[in-house]
Amino acid sequence: MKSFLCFLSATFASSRFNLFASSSRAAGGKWVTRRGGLRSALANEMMKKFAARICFCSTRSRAHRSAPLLGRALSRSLFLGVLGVLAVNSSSFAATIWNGPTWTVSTAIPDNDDVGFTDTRNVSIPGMTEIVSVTVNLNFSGGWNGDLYVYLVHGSGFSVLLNRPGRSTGAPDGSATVGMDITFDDGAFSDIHTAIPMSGGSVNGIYQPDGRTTDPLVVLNTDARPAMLSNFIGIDPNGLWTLFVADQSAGETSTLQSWSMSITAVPEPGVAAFAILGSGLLLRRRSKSPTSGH
Ligand SMILES: [Ca+2]
Repeated sequence: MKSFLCFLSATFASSRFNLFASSSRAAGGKWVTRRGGLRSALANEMMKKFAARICFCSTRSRAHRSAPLLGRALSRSLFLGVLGVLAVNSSSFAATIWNGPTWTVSTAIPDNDDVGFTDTRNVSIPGMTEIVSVTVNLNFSGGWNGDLYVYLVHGSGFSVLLNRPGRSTGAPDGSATVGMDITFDDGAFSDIHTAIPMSGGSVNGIYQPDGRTTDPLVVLNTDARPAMLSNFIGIDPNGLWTLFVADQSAGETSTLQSWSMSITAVPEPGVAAFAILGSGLLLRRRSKSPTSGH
């Protein structure tokens, strides 16, 4: 790079100002030509000195600074490496799993009523500001599971847990099972809407939430599923969470006995990054030798 700079300076000195002189000659008479030549000679001399000065400084800089530069480069690499390792590991050691209480409701859901029933709970997870994952448990007794429409709301997050499970063109009444004790988890193996038995007693186990946002009166098993629990990822877990439950078909009444949530969350990235940067700066300062400073 320094050699290239020397070459560039010398080239500039020997060509640009000669061109200036040449153009002056082409534009005017002898006086102008001589004056241009004088300008050119003077400028060439100045540029040569300038070029020599740059080369001298470059050589001097290279000789005097090569060792400290190597030390600083190693120090910088160590600093960035430490920051990288801390950043990669920070999300894992900072995560908190909050297993909330079981909220007892014991309320019958009005039969075939769009108004439905809502239950709002306050969640407080000190120090945690971003959701990584959410799971929800619902416990119903009685009724007709294929009548149920249930969703969860918090902040800008919205997830449909049940939307007439079992309902399809061939089964417009949905699942005839009675009651459930189900944990909804995006990572589960099966979709509650298609995997639930079509008849029998209470349903238990772990299922993916329904996720379908279609009108419960016409929802089908083939509909898209945009409202999964992953919609809560990145949102602050603290604050109010509202569960909405409605019975969407006449006949049979379900009772919501209880519900609960488990939330995995992490601190605010900015706070974690500040802590990491502070640690990195401290390590960097310690890694500096006494002679490498200015
Ligand atoms: Ca009903």
